[in-house]
Amino acid sequence: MKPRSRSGSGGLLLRHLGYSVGLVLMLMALTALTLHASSNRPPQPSFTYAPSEPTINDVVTFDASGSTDPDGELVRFEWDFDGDGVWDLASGSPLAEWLYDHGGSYQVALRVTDDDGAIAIATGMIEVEEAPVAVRGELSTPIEPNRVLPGDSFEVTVRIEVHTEVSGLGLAAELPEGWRLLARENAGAAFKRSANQWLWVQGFLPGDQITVKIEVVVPGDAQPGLYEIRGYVQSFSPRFKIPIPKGLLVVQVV
Ligand SMILES: [Ca+2]
Ligand SMILES: [Ca+2]
Repeated sequence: MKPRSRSGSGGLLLRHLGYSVGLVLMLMALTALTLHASSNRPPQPSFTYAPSEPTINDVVTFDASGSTDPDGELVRFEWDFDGDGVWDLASGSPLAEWLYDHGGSYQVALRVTDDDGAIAIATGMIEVEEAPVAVRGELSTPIEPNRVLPGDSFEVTVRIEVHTEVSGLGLAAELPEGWRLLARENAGAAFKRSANQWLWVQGFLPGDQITVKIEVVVPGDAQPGLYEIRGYVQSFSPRFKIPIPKGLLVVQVV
């Protein structure tokens, strides 16, 4: 009986000891947790973007994957692309895309949040260039707005506003199949009928305005529906190809 009782009291002692050890370990864990929360190290944001010299309406890709958190991970990326103080995009991904529709110099801010809720901000500048030319177009149809009958013809005016010194400027028009084009005003360009292309041998300076007028003939058997005239302006120097904005030259055959 004695040894059993002794072993019994020894067991009780060990159990007490066990509770104490457990309590101490729990307290240590709590302390560690508290220390961890208060000693969370803040994230370190950084970003790059491409292309490095974007022009208006280029898709600019921003990449914040170089951002780090020394003791955790990043859970949120927020962007102010134009420096107006308003966050334009929030994401769990470090990649973002933005498109600038005005030229200029913008401050970009990136705010990252780590898995403990700490935030940090990095900023950088981006220069967005004006497009070398702006292309506009308008229609003048027998039935307004922008409606024609099969066999009708209508007038298209394309205006090119030059923003930078260019040489080797060209314009091309792309018509729906079977539609014909008659050049009316070529603004000094050589017109290549087989390709519906205009080419200027002279150079242009910022501020120059070029107006090209064409007549488009709708085939007599055209089916009712919406048709679009597309095209682009291009240049050898500087080298670019800028489309006539989509949706600008749409006609409805009724
Ligand atoms: Ca952290
Ligand atoms: Ca903004």
